[in-house]
Amino acid sequence: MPQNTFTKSKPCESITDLPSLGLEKEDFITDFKRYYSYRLGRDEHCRSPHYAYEALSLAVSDRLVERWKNTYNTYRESDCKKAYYLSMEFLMGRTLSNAMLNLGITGAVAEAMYDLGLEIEELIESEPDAGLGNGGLGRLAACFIDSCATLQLPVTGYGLRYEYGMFSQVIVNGEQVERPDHWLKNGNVWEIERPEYTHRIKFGGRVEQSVNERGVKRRSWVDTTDILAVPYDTPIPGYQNGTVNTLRLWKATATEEFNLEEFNAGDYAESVAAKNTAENISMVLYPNDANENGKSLRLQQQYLLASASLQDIVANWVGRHGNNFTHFAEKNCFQLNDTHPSVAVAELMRILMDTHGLKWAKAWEITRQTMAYTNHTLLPEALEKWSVSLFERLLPRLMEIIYEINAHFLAEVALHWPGDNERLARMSLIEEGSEKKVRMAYLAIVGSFSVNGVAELHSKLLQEGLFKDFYDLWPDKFNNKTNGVTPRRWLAACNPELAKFITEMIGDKWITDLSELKKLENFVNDKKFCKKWYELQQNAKQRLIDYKKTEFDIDLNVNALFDVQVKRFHEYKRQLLNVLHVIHLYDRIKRGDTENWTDRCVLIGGKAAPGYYMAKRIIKLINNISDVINNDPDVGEKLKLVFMPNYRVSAMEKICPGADLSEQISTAGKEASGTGNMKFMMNGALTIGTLDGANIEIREEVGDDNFFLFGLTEDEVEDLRHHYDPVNMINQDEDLQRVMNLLECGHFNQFEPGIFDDVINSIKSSGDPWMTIADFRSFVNAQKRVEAAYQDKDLWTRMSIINTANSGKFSTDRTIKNYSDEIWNLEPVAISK
Ligand code: 26Q
Repeated sequence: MPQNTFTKSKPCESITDLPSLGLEKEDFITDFKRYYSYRLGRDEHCRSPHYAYEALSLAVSDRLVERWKNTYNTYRESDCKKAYYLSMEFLMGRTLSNAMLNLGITGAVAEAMYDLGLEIEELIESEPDAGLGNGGLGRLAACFIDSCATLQLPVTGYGLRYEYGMFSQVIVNGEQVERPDHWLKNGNVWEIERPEYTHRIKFGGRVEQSVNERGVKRRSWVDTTDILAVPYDTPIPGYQNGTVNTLRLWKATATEEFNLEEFNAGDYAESVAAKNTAENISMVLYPNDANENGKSLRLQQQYLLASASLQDIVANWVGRHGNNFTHFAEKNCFQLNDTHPSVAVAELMRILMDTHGLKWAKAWEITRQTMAYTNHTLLPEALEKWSVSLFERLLPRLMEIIYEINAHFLAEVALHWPGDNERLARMSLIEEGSEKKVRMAYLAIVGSFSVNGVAELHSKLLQEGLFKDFYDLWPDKFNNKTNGVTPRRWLAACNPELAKFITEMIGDKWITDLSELKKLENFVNDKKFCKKWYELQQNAKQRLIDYKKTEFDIDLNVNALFDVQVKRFHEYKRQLLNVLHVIHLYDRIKRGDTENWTDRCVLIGGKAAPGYYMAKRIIKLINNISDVINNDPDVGEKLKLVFMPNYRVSAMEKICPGADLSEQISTAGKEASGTGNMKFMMNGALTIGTLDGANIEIREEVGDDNFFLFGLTEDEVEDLRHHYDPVNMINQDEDLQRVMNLLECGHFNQFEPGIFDDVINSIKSSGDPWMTIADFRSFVNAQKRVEAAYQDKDLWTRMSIINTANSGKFSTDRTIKNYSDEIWNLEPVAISK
């Protein structure tokens, strides 16, 4: 008979044995009412949808928690191998509608709310986004854990519970202004705090040699300033399969005795201040999606994640196996989401040696068999490096271990390439120079058994360029895992009308096997099917228009071509190229060159890192041009330019179903993969794009006829660098000349002379790394092909169907299966329902 652990009373029934919760409409009505009245203490006079959202979410959450416990116990009993996804970012967005979809209760809940006189849509909309990420890398982590649960793989996500997520963006006088995103201010019904799994994290102090009772020499990290890492768990449901995995996020808090000491010394204020210093560590997400160098707080965040997660996993291991680590590497695998958590390599060594007494060789063998590293960028300036002096001050024991890893590693290199000192310097984990630095990517490569890029081209360029020396040494470590997106959120949930139609035509297997969408190709010549497809696309556009109308007063024409570019602002992503084309169209209208015109709405959205001057200027430029174009009576319906403020996950859920054209126009060789491109394609948008990142694979899947390709290839970009002359290119192209003249004469400046000079000069510079001018003509020509295709509705519809039909490869179910089969070596674990 099960016994409760905290009572000595007579044998009794387990306190957690419960009948399973119902999934019918009536069950949700009852539970909703109970939470709304008793837990939240609201009545019918409360008008805020927030409390109704909370009451419903609590009811839904109960159903998740039930399955969660079941999954946890099943994994425990099966003693299966597990993987851990370590990421500084999980860009989850909203949870309610996804939870309902995955539990298969969307219909029952909607009816329940209807009976209660509530609008389910309104409740869904009142949930704040969990914006714990910058963009692609963070959203990829969120899609990954959804797919892991759907594939019934025992994978846990580990991250940080930032009090403030990605800033919210408002536009004032055309410029980006950042507002703090206090997403937790109304509480978070989806998380469960688990203080019983708190871990202690050390910072500062020094390392000393000590000898233990048995005379064994030990390194001890002493005189440290400690903080506590408290876990908050969020359930991650698979798609209608009974599996609920865990996302565990760490919050930093002050240690109790630290406070007490201060308090006893009579300094109450100091003790409260100390609490603040500790809690600051998980306070805010860094809003840079490239390296922000050298910030001590960032390194503290990274170590908090690495140390707390590894301590957690090792403590669990020791709880079951004692100090026997013989089979640890067979049962555990850590995937590092970029270098951000890569201090984990040294931290696992520290825990195994200093806490559990393993010898270097054994600890290193385990580390190298359990760590795997994913790279997400080719930009050399974005590679993380930490100054040795900062590292030494903050994490002295870790620095010591990194030096030792480096010594062993360089010995291996020297053996492989005797006498090649240049190579030794190139490959060293420590960069020499005026300031010594730790190269985190090299630490990650050396400490891992697998290194992967996120699209075919990206992985190839890593091997040939950035990591060539390492590829020469260990070719077998390197592999590719092309990114994906979860079709649950990015088609089934965000585009329910289209999803329903697809299911009517080919059944619902596509939701967990996206290659099934290929069957849609059988209908491209079916007139009725095509008509319906076209209508659904138009409906989605109308919904996007209505959504935009509630945000700001602009009326868009549903028959115009919806040309969309939403992503972080970066020069390499070339929002500027898009802008040059918009100015070109405007110029044509003003000159009356509008024969056979295609009406177009250009929608642009995205955030700039707060310190990225050029990106912010480009946002300002777009807003200024938008003002001019949208208010010019000569332009009218022919052209609109709209900047969509505060782009985020929940915005993309509305935007991607309503796009006709997806702009993926980065300089070839610079976008590691892109994942927005996949969301658009899945929802039937066509891509105008360069041969970059996953665009190449998208084009391969849909065929050249169904993709608008333009621009230099990666090789051509590199060749041209030596003799790039954008001014000459401008002089050779009359259209481009007029575009540049409009920019240079201050046509869009609106009483701020010179404000765009830096932007203009950057693209006119022969050193422009992004070569915007070089691709202008080719881009304009591709846009002409877009217009011709768009004017032929039947052709466009056919191309749209073919895009959705061939998006199967870009499901994270496929990506995760590849990770699982080729890196993690996991087996699915069925959960009895
Ligand atoms: C590093 C140090 C200090 C502060 C911030 C950072 C930091 C944070 C986030 C550096 C980079 C990022 C995010 C990078 C990112 O999102 N990369 C994108 O990853 C996607 C998923 O693989 C790819 O599809 C995109 O091509 C890639 O740009």
